[in-house]
Amino acid sequence: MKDVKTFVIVPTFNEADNLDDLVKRLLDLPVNLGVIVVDDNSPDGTGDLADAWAVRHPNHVHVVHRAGKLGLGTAYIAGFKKALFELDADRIMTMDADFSHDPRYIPAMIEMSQDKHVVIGSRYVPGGGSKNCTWKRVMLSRVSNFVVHLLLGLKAKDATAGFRLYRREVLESIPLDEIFSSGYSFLVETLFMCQRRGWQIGEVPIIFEDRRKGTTKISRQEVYKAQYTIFRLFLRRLRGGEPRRPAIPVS
Ligand SMILES: Nc1nc2c(ncn2[C@@H]2O[C@H](COP(=O)(O)OP(=O)(O)O)[C@@H](O)[C@H]2O)c(=O)[nH]1
Ligand SMILES: [Mg+2]
Repeated sequence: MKDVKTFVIVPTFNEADNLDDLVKRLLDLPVNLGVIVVDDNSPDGTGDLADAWAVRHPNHVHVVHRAGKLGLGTAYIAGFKKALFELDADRIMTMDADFSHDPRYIPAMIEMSQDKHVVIGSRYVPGGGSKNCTWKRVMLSRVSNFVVHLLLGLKAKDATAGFRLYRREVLESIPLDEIFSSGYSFLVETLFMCQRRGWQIGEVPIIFEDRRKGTTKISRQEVYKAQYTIFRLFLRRLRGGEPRRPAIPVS
């Protein structure tokens, strides 16, 4: 069997209603990819469902269990480390477990990674959009994007999306242990680091659909933490504390 080189990291906390369908859809895609579920000891048993997949598909499904809900950002980091250092991945993707990020876009994202170092599944490029989202959620996303474009100079149209692909060299260039956001603002922090290091960032249009099953884990506290992250990164930008390199050609 050909080695799996692309891994999709799926962080989960109470996603038992979604996980089986999602893993099935991912493994059925016409591309050879592996799945890394990072579960934070979900009370609803998501971790056990993931283990059952890993037993049936040991080459394609891996599970990282953590002791408790430690945040989305650190879950991604745990997945990155597994993909980079244990599984020797050369494409590392991230997505939600709740079908907001439809697996059908993955082949196009992988295709674009021939020419880009980072690929975002994006709501805000032509052809992209949101469906069934509450106005609160749409506002949160729009305002966050506006603020990070303005204060951090991020150029990607959808800078807060969790549906992404990173080439291996991108994650190797980022000091994963120095990332300070543990929650959702991790997404902004990593993108900031990618852009500053000169990695080329592309966007594939996606229709983002709000979750049908389970509940969102975004809390008011996450929103405050995100504001703090943006403020810290803004200061770092002003001080020039982050390396700023010219665009790197894609090899
Ligand atoms: N492992 C882990 N997963 C998390 C945590 N917080 C959120 N998630 C997962 O991250 C993804 C995004 O969370 P979600 O609630 O869908 O956020 P939203 O789509 O922005 O409302 C989902 O798959 C969640 O189950 C966490 O603290 N730990
Ligand atoms: Mg979601």
